[in-house]
Amino acid sequence: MNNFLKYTFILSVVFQAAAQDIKSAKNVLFIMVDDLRPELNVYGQDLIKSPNIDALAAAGTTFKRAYCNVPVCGASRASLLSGVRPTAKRFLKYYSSINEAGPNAQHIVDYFNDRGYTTISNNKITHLKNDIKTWDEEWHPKDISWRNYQDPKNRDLDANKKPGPAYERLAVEDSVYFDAQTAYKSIEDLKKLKANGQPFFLAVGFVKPHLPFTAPKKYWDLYDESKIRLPKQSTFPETAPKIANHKWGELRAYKDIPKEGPIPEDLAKTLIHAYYASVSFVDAQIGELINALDALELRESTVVVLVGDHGWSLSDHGLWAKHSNFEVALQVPMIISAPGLSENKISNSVAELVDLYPTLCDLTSGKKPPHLQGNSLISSLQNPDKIYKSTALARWQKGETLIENNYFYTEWTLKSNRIQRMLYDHSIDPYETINLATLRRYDKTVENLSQQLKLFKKSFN
Ligand SMILES: [Ca+2]
Repeated sequence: MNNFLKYTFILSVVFQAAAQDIKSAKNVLFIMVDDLRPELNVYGQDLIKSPNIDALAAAGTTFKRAYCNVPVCGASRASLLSGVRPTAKRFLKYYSSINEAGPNAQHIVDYFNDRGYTTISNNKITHLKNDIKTWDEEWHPKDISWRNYQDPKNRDLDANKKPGPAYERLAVEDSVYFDAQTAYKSIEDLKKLKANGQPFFLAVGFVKPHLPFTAPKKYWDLYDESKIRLPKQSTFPETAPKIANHKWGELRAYKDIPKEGPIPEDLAKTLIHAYYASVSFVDAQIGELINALDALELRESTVVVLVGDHGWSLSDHGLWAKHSNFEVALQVPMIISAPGLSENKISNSVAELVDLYPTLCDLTSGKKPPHLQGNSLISSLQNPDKIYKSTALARWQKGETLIENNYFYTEWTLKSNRIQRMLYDHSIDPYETINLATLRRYDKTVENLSQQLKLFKKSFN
């Protein structure tokens, strides 16, 4: 081959590669579900009815040990979308802004914009509206308030800024609530995106099962309340430090909830029933969305991610809501279904929400920005049977939790530099009932974990 032919051959290979890149660029359908703990059939919860999320899991890999990095909406989402971990100085509040990540942390929306993607945010992706200015489109459903009650009595209270009830059970159509409107809007987007042909990052944020638990009656009717059980550990563990406790103000703010003391058992079961109904309601909306993706024949070119933003206590440890360092507040559902990768697999590797951004870089064949602090989960998606990671780090206010294999170790450094500690070994105590940090024979383990926590914190800033 003479030089000219060689040159044109190389050029044509380069052009072909570029053309192929554009053709094979994978879309991303990123589904976030607000306050969804892994209360799902695929996570072994036998009472819950989540057939559509289970079907998604059957088409991908489910991470059984996925954790948020901050158990509160805004901070968790800002960390995930920026790829930056929380510290004592950033991502502390429910209203934390992604800007706290600093100017050098290119967030995931700019990352996809720069690569020619169409980027759309529907409903709750960042906690603060308009926190990310560079979405091609940011859409929110509208009502008198985010609580979106439908009962006229509840709407009156809400309109007058008075507390309404924690749940609502009305025989209404799905379409009256935000999540059904969000699914509908997202399906219309999928149609347009398919016609437009550009790769897309479509982020769909469902707001149930966040409080108030407002789900149409037909989803309540899927459950027999007499079969609902309270968690195995439904009182605060005697050996846990007081600082691990909280007053679950988020739930107490509702008018049907006692302002102090525990929730009576009957009401607790109704609230769990309401949470389940909300999960089944959101599951049905997710089903509509995935069915549309299939009907439009976009599945083979689209990575689908489903995650929650943090866990939730349903009277576990005598607590409700998020805002704690117990596993139920930290664990999230995480399912990733990508063309050509494992189907119907469970990964027992530890995964963190901060890992999602680098994972999406790999899944869409993009270069990873240097600021990312998580690890791509691509190896787990290729070999779900292998453990690639055993450590996670989460923080809630002054409490820092290191998850290391079966150990869940939390320390709080108080003003006087006094340290409070909490340690559970999930291989012997999965419900976190005995604080092993109070036992002398665990002194060495505590010392090692404390050291490891310090080293982990030094690895990023
Ligand atoms: Ca949330």
